[in-house]
Amino acid sequence: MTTPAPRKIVFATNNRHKLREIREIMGDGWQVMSLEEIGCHDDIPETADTLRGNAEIKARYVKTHYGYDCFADDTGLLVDALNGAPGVYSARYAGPGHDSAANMALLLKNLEGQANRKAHFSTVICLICGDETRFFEGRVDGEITLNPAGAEGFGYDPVFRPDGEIRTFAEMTDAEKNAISHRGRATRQLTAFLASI
Ligand code: ITT
Repeated sequence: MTTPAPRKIVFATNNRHKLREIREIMGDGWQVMSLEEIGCHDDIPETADTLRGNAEIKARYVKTHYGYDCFADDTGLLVDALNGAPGVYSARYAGPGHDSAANMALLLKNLEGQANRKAHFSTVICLICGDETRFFEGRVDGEITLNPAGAEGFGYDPVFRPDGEIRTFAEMTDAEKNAISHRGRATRQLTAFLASI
């Protein structure tokens, strides 16, 4: 028996860390193509004020301009004591430029002296497959640490400790993070749906 060729799908992201995580979560049955691999070098504007809205903008942009079935992930870190900030603005919390160190420094500063450090990551994946548009969501609850710890992962991982863990996401391997993360949960629903159609 020969192993079937992996099915192809485009992941509309410019974030190489997300791409690495999603490839690992989806496994060998999928060939997850990056924007680079389909020749898309556009900076897709994320103009919605919800994760769902931005996920759909990114996926629809690729479907419309490049014709591929694809999915996109929009993720935010929502901190209770900051009324859900940085939320949908997580990438540019400290200003434009996607600088994770600056974003984390501002977050820790805004939480100085704050006893309630509860937070959660939320991921919304939008899939556009043929004429169908579907959404998948994943969430992980935890706390913002007092100081960054760990060098794995990306973004806010060094300051996020999931509930029930003594390590931050940045102190875990990709596999350990993916098993419990917002993205892992959303992506496993995506993969199950794709396998069913
Ligand atoms: P694309 O839009 O190209 O996918 P992005 O980095 O701009 O990539 P988002 O709009 O979803 O992604 O931005 C969310 C920000 O939140 C991102 O820049 C990271 O800093 C952070 N982030 C996203 N997922 C994360 C994760 O799993 N762990 C820690 N931080 C994360």
